Amino acid sequence: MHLKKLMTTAALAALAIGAAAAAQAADKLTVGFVQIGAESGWRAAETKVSKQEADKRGIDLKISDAQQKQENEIKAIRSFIAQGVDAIFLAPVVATGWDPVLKEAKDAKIPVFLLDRNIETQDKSLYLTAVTSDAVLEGRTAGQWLAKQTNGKCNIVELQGTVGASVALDRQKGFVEGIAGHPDLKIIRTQSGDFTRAGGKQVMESFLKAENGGKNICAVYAHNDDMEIGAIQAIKEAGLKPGKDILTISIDGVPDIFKAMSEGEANASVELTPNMAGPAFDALIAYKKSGTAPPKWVQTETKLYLPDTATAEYTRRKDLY
Ligand code: GZL
Repeated sequence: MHLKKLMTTAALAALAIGAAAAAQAADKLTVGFVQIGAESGWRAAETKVSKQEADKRGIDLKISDAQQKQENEIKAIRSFIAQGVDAIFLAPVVATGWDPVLKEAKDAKIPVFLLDRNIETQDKSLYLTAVTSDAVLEGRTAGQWLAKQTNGKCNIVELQGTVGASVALDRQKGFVEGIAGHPDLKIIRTQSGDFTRAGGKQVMESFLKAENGGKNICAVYAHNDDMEIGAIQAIKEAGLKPGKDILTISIDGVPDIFKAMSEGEANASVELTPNMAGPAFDALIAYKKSGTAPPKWVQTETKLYLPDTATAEYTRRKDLY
């Protein structure tokens, strides 16, 4: 009898532990992050920081890499829906074409959080919130800096981000606003470098060839630092001095642009935080706990950096990327 009693007690204890573990697991949120890829240093940092932020909060984060293709992102969303994740984070590579698949997530009662880029939709209920910067402000800040730096006279070439990406459209719009009112500030050439270093270098090489070896170009505005870093390489290979013969202004604030600034090869960068996941996780936790819906837009900061703080900023950031 004694042994039987002992066995029953042990079995009951095991059951209780199992149930507690199951309950614990049930509390552990699982998030599917549909990431664009690793096209830039900033994007790689966003992925790295999202893992750190998930670990801090005990969240199980699953990340898919779409290699910058929308069809792969759509496939990943469907896969996360099938896995029954608690939430989907989506960095939408382009702004259009999301309604059908986000409707499937909505029907499955899985909240969607947009990270670092936006979508164009008539139905805002298809996502809970967007954690992004104000990309128009980023472009405007860049344009206003250049207008001041050149006393309103400069032939500018522009390296656009991915065609159709909300941030590319907005950074172009903002920059035009920033240089408005200065008839001698002219964008003489503009083309997409797809947010990559290689793309920026290739397009800048064609601009240099087309513009008298670069003698007609006063500045290059790039929608991200990685394309600017590629352009800096092309300018040097053309025998010109980036940061002096051709001014540079770009966006992200990655360590290598601060390195270029400290070496006199770049002039300014508008910072974009890679920590978009942290605020999204906090909004998700609050939503799950108390049903509190976050605001439709959680805006991250925008700040212009110049060479005077470049060395310190490079030191501060190099381990984060
Ligand atoms: C901006 C983000 C952009 C970065 C690029 O929010 O979507 O995508 O500026 C990245 O570096 O490719």
